[in-house]
Amino acid sequence: MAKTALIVGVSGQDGAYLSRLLLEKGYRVYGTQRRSSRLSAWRLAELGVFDDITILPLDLLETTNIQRVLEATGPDEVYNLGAQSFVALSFEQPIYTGSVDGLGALRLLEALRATGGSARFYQASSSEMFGLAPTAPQDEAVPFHPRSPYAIAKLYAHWTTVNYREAHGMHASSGILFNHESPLRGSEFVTRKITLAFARMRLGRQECVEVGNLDAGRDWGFAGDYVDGMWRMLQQDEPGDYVLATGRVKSVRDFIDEAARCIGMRLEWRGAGAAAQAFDSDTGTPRVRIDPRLRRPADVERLYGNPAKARERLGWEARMSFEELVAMMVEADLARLRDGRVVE
Ligand code: GDR
Repeated sequence: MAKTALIVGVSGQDGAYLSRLLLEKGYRVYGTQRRSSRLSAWRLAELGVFDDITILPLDLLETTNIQRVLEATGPDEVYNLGAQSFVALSFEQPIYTGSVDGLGALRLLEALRATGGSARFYQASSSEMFGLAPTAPQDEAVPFHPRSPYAIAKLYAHWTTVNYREAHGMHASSGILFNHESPLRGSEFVTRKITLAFARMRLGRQECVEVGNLDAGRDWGFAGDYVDGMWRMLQQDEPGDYVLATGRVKSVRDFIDEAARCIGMRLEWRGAGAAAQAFDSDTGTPRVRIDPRLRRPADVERLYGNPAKARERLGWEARMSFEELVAMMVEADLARLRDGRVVE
């Protein structure tokens, strides 16, 4: 019989890719999103899965609502992708972020336990939990040092997942995912902000883009590869914690250079620190500036992961290269702009 999956937070980037993967595998897919937010279906529509999944309202702040959704859907697998996922915003809304991202996972796990606890559970943990990590690359044994209310909330959810596995014997796994991007990324995140800006520049609709910390280094992979890792975790006999990453690190500046290259623009960098600027080397037009307001009260300077455990036990690896990823995102934004589709 077909398995049933419940994806909490289905309207985000990962929810869309995971829906497509599970549908391809023959799952019946239920997805949830907050009732208060407008149904944001463009990602599901772009992947052509909107009509094939059932969307239900669910708020991670509301325990009784969670219980009713679990009873109504009877899932074999639950993927908790529901979160306030923008790190910068968590400094402005720390309590809300803690309640949704941290306690939300506890509410879900507790509701699952009440149903008998037989469904398998995936928690979307984050490389942000490593924060000011003492060693690099980071694997499952590296101690955590979160640097934002977001990361602290995710750490609470991570340990809650571990605890429900150890204390209640639940099949609860935590995927410690490094940054994973795609054309479906929201434009508040730096990668999509950059690809959208350079696509607009290519069409003469934008002159310059402002960013915060140019030197931040991240391990950027393709989200489509990462949802396969989530699914693999839940197919194991034993639950566990797994780092998913590419193992390579690039800076925000590297990402900008690559996006510029994709539209045939060469950048010339001048100045350093807050005064750094990039100019179009053909025309001299300023293309990138620093806006200090985009810097975070505490940032994570550099993270990259060691996915050896996932490779050995799950047979998983990040397949898409950095250059392919940036090109895919720039091309998708160019196509949307040319067709007049606004997707942010
Ligand atoms: P991150 O992603 O915080 O790593 O979390 P984001 O793309 O927001 O930032 C990455 C790095 O770029 C620096 N940066 C900027 N960031 C944004 N958003 N806008 C800018 O203009 C800018 N300039 C520089 C940031 O300071 C940071 O260092 C993402 C989210 O998806 C999380 O939910 C997830 O858990 C982690 O990835 C893994």
